[in-house]
Amino acid sequence: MDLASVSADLAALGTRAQAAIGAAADLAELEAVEVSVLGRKQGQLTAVLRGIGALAPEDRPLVGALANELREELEAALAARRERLEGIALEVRLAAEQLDPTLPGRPLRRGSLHPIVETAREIARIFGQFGFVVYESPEVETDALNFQALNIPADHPARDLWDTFYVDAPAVDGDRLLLRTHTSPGQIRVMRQTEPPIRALLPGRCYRYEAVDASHGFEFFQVEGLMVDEGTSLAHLRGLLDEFAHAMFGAGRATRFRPGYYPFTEPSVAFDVQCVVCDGAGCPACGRTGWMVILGAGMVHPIVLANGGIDPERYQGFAFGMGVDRIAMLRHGIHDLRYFLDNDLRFLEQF
Ligand code: 2NL
Repeated sequence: MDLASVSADLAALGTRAQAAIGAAADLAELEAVEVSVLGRKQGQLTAVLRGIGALAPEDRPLVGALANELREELEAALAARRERLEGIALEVRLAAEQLDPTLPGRPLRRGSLHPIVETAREIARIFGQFGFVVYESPEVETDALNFQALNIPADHPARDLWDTFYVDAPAVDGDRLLLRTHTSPGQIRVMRQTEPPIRALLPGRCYRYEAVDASHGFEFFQVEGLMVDEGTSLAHLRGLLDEFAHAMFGAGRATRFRPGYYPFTEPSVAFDVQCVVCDGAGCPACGRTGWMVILGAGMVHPIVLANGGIDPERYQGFAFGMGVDRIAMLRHGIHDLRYFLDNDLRFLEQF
């Protein structure tokens, strides 16, 4: 073994290795070339360097330097080839995964408003034309606002009109928390926070402890209106409700006022429209009377105005309340209120 033959071996190895690197057709082949030339145990360069011990001591550093140079050259060649092969692989993949941007997309399933929400919005739109502004207020209320402010004292028999869900939380100053039985406590909040003239509309979910059947639920959606101003009268209420009934159920539809009772209005009325099913002829839907109650209303009781911080000597007000569930049933010919809360898409998709 002499310097010349080891140098020649290194040069020949370099030529072979460069040729093999250039010929590697993919990354796996390139990896195999790398292992066979530069591999620590079986690599050909390692094999050549093993012969170094047989050389004259003064020749050894020279051969070592040559070997390192060759290693660096080959590493650079490997890296360049690897980059080229990776580029080719990417091109091949992109060509195979071609995307056609002209294909129509998959259609999205379109949602729709719940019939109660849609009806509540229609009601708000109609009253909005008369200057009524929508307010919202909490579903968990105090006994004071839900009942006492509305002229319904504790232990008064009128309480029996509202079977109430009480909230299992400690009372504050003897004031129990409950689920509102109507949106009226929100009207008290509006009266306390604003000044007349007031035209407020309060939509929202209310709760009553009821046995559930086709026409009763333990929750319902109410829209309540309140108007407070100087000289407000029952005639204004009647005119407004007529306009509402005609916009909602048709221009020709007859309406009527009947006496009613609520502790928070005096006088109180029930407002009927000619049956929307039989046009007044009498049918099972209207109990063969030809009329359907759509809402309750009345002149705000002076005590309730005063509880709202309003001077009943100067101002008068009217209020009305309706069950949106019921109006939506009439509009769409739905005969069981339970459909509204079942979340059955076969029902909901029809709106
Ligand atoms: C119904 C009837 C009604 C009211 C609600 C009201 C509110 C205040 C003062 C006076 Cl702050 N009245 N609201 C009046 C009469 C009837 O609702 O059957 N609702 C489902």
